[in-house]
Amino acid sequence: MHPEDHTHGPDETPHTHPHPDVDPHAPLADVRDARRAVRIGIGGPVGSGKTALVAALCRTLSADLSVAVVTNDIYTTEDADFLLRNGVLPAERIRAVETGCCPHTAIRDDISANLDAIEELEDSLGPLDVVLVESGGDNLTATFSKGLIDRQIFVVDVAGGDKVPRKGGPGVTTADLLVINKTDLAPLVGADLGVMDRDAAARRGTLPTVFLSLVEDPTAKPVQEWVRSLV
Ligand SMILES: Nc1nc2c(ncn2[C@@H]2O[C@H](COP(=O)(O)OP(=O)(O)O)[C@@H](O)[C@H]2O)c(=O)[nH]1
Ligand SMILES: [Mg+2]
Repeated sequence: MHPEDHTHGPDETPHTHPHPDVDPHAPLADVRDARRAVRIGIGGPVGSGKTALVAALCRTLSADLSVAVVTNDIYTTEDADFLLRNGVLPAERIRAVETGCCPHTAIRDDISANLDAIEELEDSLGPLDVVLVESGGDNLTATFSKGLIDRQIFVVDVAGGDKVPRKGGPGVTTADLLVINKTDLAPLVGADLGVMDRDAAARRGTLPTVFLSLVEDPTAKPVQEWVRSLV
């Protein structure tokens, strides 16, 4: 039986459903089976660097961990194709979900295609340490169902302007890790990283925020360390 399956009531009828009522910041041990891979959702606007971050994490984590990836695109398998072309993981460790709809839906409302993809990976590869689920990019409001992932990373970039953390939205405000990517572009677009840091802290309280440039640090060191702390 799938770990999300339950039996309820006298007739013990099994059914499957996500758990939106789970405390999003509960200790990991409380929200997942210790034998199962840590599932990490990666969301954020189109072009902020989600796929580039997934590629960096695959390269560095797979040196000593068993890693697999599920990508979500609306009409294509572009992100999965990019990861395959760049050889960041063997092909059997990468699955693409074509959502065919608003990307929110497949990661928050009807998560079955993503759950199926993860289950297929686990069935064919055996026990995994980390599964990365990249959302189709949209705006600042995408969040993952806690029935799909254990922890969520939200990726924004400085090229969108230093106003982005101030604008808030559930991704910026509640993600377990906020990544502010493309710091190499800050001087070119006149983005003030100090302002972004201050506004992110004001929105997020004690939740962590890291600055990153995948051009200058292709190992995504601060994100990699955060992921390793969960495994
Ligand atoms: N200058 C710069 N470009 C980046 C950085 N990270 C990603 N990119 C580029 O930004 C573009 C969009 O990245 P991608 O990972 O496809 O974004 P996604 O839509 O969020 O998955 C690509 O051309 C990347 O090479 C970075 O740190 N600095
Ligand atoms: Mg992408």
